Amino acid sequence: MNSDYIWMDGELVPYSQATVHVLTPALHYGLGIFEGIRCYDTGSGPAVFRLREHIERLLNSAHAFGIAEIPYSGEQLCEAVRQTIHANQLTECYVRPLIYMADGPLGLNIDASRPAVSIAAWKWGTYLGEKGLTEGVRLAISSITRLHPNVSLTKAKVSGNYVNSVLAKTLAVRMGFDEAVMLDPAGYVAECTGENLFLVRDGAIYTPPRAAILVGITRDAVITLAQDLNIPVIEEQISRDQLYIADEVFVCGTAAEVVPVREIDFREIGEGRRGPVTKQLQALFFETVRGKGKRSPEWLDPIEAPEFSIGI
Ligand code: PPE
Repeated sequence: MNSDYIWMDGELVPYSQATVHVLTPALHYGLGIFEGIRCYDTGSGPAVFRLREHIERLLNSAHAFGIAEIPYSGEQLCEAVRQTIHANQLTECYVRPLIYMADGPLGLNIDASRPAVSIAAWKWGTYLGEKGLTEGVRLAISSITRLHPNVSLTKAKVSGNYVNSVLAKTLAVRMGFDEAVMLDPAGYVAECTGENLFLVRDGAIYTPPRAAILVGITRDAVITLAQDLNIPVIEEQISRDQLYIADEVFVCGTAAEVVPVREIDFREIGEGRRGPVTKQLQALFFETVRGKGKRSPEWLDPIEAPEFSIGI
């Protein structure tokens, strides 16, 4: 996660000085909202994947969370992301904007504290392991239920929501799996702890409806790419056994990208390896994010190539 600079409230601060006080309200109550964005090397310079959609979701998360006023516009935040990548001379990286409640008294009313904004960027390799991308990962269905829509906000990337994900992820990894599938409060498949989930059955792809999930930007990209390939996409409730008997299952997210699933709860999925539909969508996804797809111009936001200086 190392980098040279972190953008904090309008200034690029050296990494070691990008700190907050221990009494920051966000730290005590999870009062933050964040985004995860990737920037890819396209061969003709770095480009940020769906930057505007990510910043729009960040502002929507803030609005849903009830933060009265964000001191920056969407365009200013987009520019700040570009600046942060540029200042760190990064070509491929992960970008983490965070709006967190700072500088106020401790207490449970967000109106009492000030929203501060930070943006960090660093090189982040494969999230679910290099081998997972080709061979597939192993999932366990979690005993931890995904947040009920009246318990927290399912559409907003609220920092505190991630305790729910952390409980499920840690349990799954301690049990020897790569990731957890979380069921919604009604018992249907919702999503993974940091990815959305799809299954393939008889040539069509299925994914859970939006109500109880974080509506992923990668999920939207995968749906669009599948439709471009004339693969039918159906959003409907999915039960755990529909996963077990699917031809293929895959997960997707900004950090994870598109990852095949080879096993769930000790049951092989399909042939127990990356299936053909997953392989095709994964290839199209990577082509697109690296500037070689039909959708690339629409989804990529080029940033000025960093000037590499040698020997500082
Ligand atoms: N569901 C959850 C719960 C989730 O956290 C993510 C992203 C997604 C779905 C996919 O959304 P999108 O990135 O827009 O396609 N998870 C982020 C955080 C990962 C982390 O460990 O931190 C991410 O991938 O950036």
